Amino acid sequence: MKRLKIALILLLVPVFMFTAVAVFAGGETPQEVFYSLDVNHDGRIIKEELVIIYPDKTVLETRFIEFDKNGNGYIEIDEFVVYYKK
Ligand SMILES: [Ca+2]
Ligand SMILES: [Ca+2]
Repeated sequence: MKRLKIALILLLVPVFMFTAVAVFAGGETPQEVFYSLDVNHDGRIIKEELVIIYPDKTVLETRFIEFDKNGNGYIEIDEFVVYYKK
């Protein structure tokens, strides 16, 4: 159990740092947008979390496929950043 806690903390620290950097940098960084979309804060975006920016179901489906490069059904931060920079 203790190991699991440490692993969890190690995972969470970069997430907090990312968020802090985004906040201090000001403006809309891809990371900032990603974390504001990640409503349940699990570090990935599911289709339902994208509804906020793509209310149209057809657009949502298309965009989601474009984002989800490895096709695992989640948009990970690196997939999001890559897409956002285009
Ligand atoms: Ca999420
Ligand atoms: Ca993915």
